[in-house]
Amino acid sequence: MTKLILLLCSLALLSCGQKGSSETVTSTPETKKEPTSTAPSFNADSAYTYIDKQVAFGYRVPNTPAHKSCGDYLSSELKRFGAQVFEQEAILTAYDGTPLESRNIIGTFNPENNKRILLFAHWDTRPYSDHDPNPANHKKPLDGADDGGSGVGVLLEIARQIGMKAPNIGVDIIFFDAEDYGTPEFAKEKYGSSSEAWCLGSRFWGKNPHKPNYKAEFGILLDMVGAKEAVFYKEYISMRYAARFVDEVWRTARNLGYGKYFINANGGGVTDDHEAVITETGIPCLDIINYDPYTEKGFQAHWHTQNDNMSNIDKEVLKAVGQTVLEVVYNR
Ligand code: AHN
Ligand code: ZN
Repeated sequence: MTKLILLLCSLALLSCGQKGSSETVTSTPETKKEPTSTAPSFNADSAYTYIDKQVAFGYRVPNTPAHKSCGDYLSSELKRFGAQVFEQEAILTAYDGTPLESRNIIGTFNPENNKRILLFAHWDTRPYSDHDPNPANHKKPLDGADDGGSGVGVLLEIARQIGMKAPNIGVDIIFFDAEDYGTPEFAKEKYGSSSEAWCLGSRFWGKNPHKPNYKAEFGILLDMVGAKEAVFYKEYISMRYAARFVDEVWRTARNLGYGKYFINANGGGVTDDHEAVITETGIPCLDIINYDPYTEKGFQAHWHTQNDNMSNIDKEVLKAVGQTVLEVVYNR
């Protein structure tokens, strides 16, 4: 009965930045039989450098030269690691009608293998620091070291590892654009606060995948995976559509000793890039996102502030996420 009430609460709270109820998962004793790992070692220094490099381009806000140059860089890195690269360009419309020159960047490894896994993150950065404690900063763009940079940095390092030693399955890495151009707090009165203003790149790709009828066994989204003291709860939409894979990823992290980051408990629901991929393609996807339903804001203090810079990035967290994902990819 309690369970049912908790579930209903979660359903009612399913939206961005809102807290869902949490329930500690105590059932299902894990069968600890670790397979001999063939996964390469994730290099956190390398991932850190990829984040630093993105930040050095400047704010990756659509319609800016920094955005264009960083997109070129991401595409050329994927090619350098041996991926077949598709660039999907589209003009997407922001909450206020601004046309956004957007580019989803897709790197395919081992294209002829039908058994595939999809790894993704958003690469654009938010044009507003609308959660900054100082209102004078609300209309300023942010570095996006964690929000944007970290997921891409981890995936570039994973791509580099795949380039050196191929796993048994095919892997597609997608960097989605225009995720973080959602209606800012200061404009909500004028434009409303529809969740549809977020995740424009993934919504577009979901309706127009780079390959017709694209399929993967499952997908993993990395969003804000670089900050010190990050916590990854089992996100609600992920549990609803991909519980089996959530449990596998969290169990893998725990077995590697990263249980302090990958919390074995249900968190709230977050509107994010995995949603459109799930609903449009039917591929079960999960979101590894730093969101703590027990804090007031949910996201960490630097979220959507001027403080989302390199000073928050922790190599140990990058390692925890990167090694876990590599392990999942190479153990199948
Ligand atoms: C919203 O803020 C609507 N969703 C959280 C997804 C997000 C924003 N990820 C990074 N920035
Ligand atoms: Zn954001």
